[in-house]
Amino acid sequence: MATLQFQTPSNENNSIVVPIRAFLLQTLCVAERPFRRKIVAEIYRLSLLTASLVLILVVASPAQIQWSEPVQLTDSIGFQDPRAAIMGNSIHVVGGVYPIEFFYVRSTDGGVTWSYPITPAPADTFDGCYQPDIICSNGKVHLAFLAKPFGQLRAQAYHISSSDNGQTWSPPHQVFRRRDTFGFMKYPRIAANGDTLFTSCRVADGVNSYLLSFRSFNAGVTWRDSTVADPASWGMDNAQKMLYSGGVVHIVYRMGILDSTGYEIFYRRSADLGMTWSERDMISEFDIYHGQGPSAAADIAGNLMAAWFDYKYGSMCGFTGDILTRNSTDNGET
Ligand SMILES: [Ca+2]
Repeated sequence: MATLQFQTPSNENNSIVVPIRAFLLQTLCVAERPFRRKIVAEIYRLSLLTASLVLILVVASPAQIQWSEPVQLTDSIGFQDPRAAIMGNSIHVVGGVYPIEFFYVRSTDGGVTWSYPITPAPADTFDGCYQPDIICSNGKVHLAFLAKPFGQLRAQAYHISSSDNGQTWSPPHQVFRRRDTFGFMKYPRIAANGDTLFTSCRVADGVNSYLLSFRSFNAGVTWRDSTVADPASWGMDNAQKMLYSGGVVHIVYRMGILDSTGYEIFYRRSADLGMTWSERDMISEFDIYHGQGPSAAADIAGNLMAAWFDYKYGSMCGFTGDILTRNSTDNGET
């Protein structure tokens, strides 16, 4: 790593600084007063510019990344797809053991100590619950997940919430009830703006495959307005990522291309709170190399970043790949 070398003012022996200073002094002495003021102003402007550049270099230099030691949160077989959400100093983590149950753990001291894992979905209601997603919004913790009620043939999408930072949980609210003829339902994902919640879920009936979206205006108690975010979301073995930022709901997801052997990463956005969705936008490169495992994050300044795993630049053996990213600075418009 390169280190910045700072020039100290007392370094009289520097072979460049001394002649420059002598030249400037000589110029100032012989110059007329208005011209002298201009020279002084120019020197002041250049010194400010130099100081700014040095500051930028210092800020942009690679910093030493400090991570805490790993903490074992659960001890189970097949803990899949862990997801985390932060609210103040509390960290909430979920992950599922398909198709039996998912676990929830939390820390209220920024990750120093952690709770024992629990399954907040009521065990006397469901035969199994899995594929959870979590988000914190407006002082509440929200969970979306799939669960199969006792006596029913298929799993459905549910939501529960906690208003006391994960200590107690609401009864389950049904987000979507699919018909029994539907063959697949996967990965309910959740996003929020205050008490307005959005979920997306992959649903297939054996012939067609949809990426559906739903919304709730009362913190998840009732759900409505099922809309089709994408009418052909083949490639349902990958979770999509749903998020809200700056008045826009975003979904980043993987989909198989019917006339290709590859899976690519796509993006859609809704600027009317999930009622209508933009055209499908492919953000990975269309080729024979698969993109998979997409995720995304955004901030209030309009920065949106998508990340996924891709074999595009992998080795010749085809077993290794890379994590690729793309970002937008106008909240996903371009
Ligand atoms: Ca590709």
